[in-house]
Amino acid sequence: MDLRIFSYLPNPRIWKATIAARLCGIDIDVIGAPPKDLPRWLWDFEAHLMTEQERKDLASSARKSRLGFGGNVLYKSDGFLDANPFGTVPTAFNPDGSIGIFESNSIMRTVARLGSDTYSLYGHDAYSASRIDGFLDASLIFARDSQLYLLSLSAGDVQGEIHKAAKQALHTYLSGLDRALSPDCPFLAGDVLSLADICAVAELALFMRELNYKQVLSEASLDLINGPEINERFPLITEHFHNLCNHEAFAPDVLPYLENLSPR
Ligand SMILES: N[C@@H](CCC(=O)N[C@@H](CS)C(=O)NCC(=O)O)C(=O)O
Repeated sequence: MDLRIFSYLPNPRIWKATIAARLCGIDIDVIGAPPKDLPRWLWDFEAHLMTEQERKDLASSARKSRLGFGGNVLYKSDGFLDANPFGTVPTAFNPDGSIGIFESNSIMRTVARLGSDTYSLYGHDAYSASRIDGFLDASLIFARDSQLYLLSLSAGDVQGEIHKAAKQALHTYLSGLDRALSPDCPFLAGDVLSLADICAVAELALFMRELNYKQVLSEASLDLINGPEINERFPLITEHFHNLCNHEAFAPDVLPYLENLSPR
């Protein structure tokens, strides 16, 4: 095992690492459970489902969640917070658990660095690597508005302001990605597949969860942000996304997830 990741599952943010790992020949140990079960887990390098007794004994590790767990109490060990001071999932660890890595983009970078001799995903010099970083930073800006929007949809309390911010964020992100592929660039950061492409596919697939909340949107008199007109407006990134979804390193994660999206 080269890297351990603890997360709720499935989580498109961890595909960034698992897709890179398939390409680079890196062995990742993924531990986790559906989001609703994680309040009964100990968040730790040795993360596991707690027994009732353990839960009582670990009362000092109980902490109120901040984002994505409905305010539930989560059991985060001190070691977990040492590893990830922000207390979020996904969190990754080096093989002996002495180093924690947080933020899904940085977890993905770890895989690329570990496997760089097998497959180069992170540029060939300081300039090309930094250009890839630019795409990852732009993705994180989009991801913040996307996250707040999806959480408000799943809580059934989406409001106009959040919807507007997410729409603007998606348009800004897609117009940059579309421009990067124009007129005929094969990949986002140049001639070869890189972390920029992997990250974009994961974040865009995550946003597609919006489809699960058509009913919530119509009750709030709000439109579907990622509707068919997006494909017409941003044709290059739309095609790139679909091609990559069917790529052998992406398909095992992405296709089952997309197939399970259903208009409710
Ligand atoms: N930008 C972060 C997002 C991670 C994040 O915000 N995770 C939330 C769940 S969606 C979390 O772990 N919340 C824990 C808490 O609320 O205490 C990444 O890409 O890894």
